[in-house]
Amino acid sequence: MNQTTPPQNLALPVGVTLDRYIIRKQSAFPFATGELSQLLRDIALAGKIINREINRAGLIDVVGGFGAQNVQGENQQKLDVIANIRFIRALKNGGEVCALISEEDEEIIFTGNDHGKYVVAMDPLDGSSNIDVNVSIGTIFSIYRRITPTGTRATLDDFMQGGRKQVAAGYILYGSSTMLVYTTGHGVSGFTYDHSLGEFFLSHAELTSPDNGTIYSCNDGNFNQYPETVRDYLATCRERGYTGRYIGSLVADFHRNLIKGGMYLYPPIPKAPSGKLRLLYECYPLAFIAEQAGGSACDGYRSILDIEPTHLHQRTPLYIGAKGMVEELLSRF
Ligand code: AHM
Ligand code: MG
Repeated sequence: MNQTTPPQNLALPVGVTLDRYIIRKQSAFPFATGELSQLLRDIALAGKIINREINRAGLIDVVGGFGAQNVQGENQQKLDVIANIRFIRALKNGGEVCALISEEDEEIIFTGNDHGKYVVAMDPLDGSSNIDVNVSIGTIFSIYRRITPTGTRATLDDFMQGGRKQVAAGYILYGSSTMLVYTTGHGVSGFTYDHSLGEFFLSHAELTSPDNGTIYSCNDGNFNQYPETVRDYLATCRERGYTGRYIGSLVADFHRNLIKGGMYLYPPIPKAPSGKLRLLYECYPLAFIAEQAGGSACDGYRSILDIEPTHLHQRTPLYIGAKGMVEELLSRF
C-alpha cells in the first residue's frame, strides 16, 4: 500500500463518536440552537444507563414482574420501570424537554421545564416479554418541537401534531451489541456502543433499506386471525420460499429487516382490533426511520406518518420494512 495514502475507510466518518457526530450535524437540524443536539445526547446517556441495567439483569434481582400493570393492563417488568424512571430523569435533568409521554404512564409527564422547546414520546423498553429470557429489547423515541408557547405548560396538542411533524426519532437496540439509530430527517445513522470506552461510535453512516426483501416477521400463532389479504400475502411469501423471522421485539425485528431486507407485520386481530402497537411512540418513530432509509410503513391503507393521532396511547396495525414488500401487500388490500 502507498504509505502516504490512508486506507479509504479512515477518510470516512465511521468511528466518530456520537457526541461529535451530533455536533457536526447540528447545522443541518431544522432549529439549530443546540438544544436538539443536547436532547439527543441526553437520550444516548439514558440509553447507556439502561444498557448497564440490562447487562446486569441476570446478576441482580431486577428481572421479573414488578406486580404493577402499565396503562394497557400488561404486567410491567422491573426493567420497564427502571428504564422509564431513567429516561424521565434524563429528560428532566436535560432541560430541553417540557413534557413527555411514555408507554408506561397514562398521562402526560411534565418535566417542570416549561421553557423547554421539545416534547418526547417514548417506549422506554419495548419487547419487555423478552427481558427475562435474555433476548434483544429496545427503546424507541420520537421528538417534536412544541407548538404551544414556551414558558407555558405543554398540552395534548404538542403530542398530537402527527408523524410528519417529528423533528427526530430513533431507537436503541440492546442486542448482541447495543446500537443507537436515529434520524433528524436527513437520512438514518447508526452508532454502536463500545462498552469498554462508554461511547457510541458511528458504525453505519447511512442506513438504507433494501428496496425489496425476503424476510417476513409476524406472530405466526395469530395467522388464522389475520385479515384474508394478509393471510394470502403470507401464503405467497411461503410459496416463494421467503424466510420467516420473528423475535417478538419490534426494534430487533425492524432493525434486522432494515439491514437484510424484510417486512414486519402486526395486523389487526380480534383481541387487538386496531392492532397491538402504539402509534405515537412505536409506529411513528419507526415509520419516520423507515421512510428516511428508503423503506415504507403503512397500516394497510395509508402511510403510518399520515395517520391522524387522536389519543396518546392509540394503536394501529403496522406493516413496515422494505418498500417493495410493503407496496405489494398494500396493493392487495
Ligand atoms: P410491548 O410494548 O408490551 O413490549 O409490546 C410490543 C411488542 C413488540 O416489541 C413486539 O413486536 C410485539 O409486541 C410482540 O407481540 P406478540 O407477542 O403479540 O407477538
Ligand atoms: Mg412497547
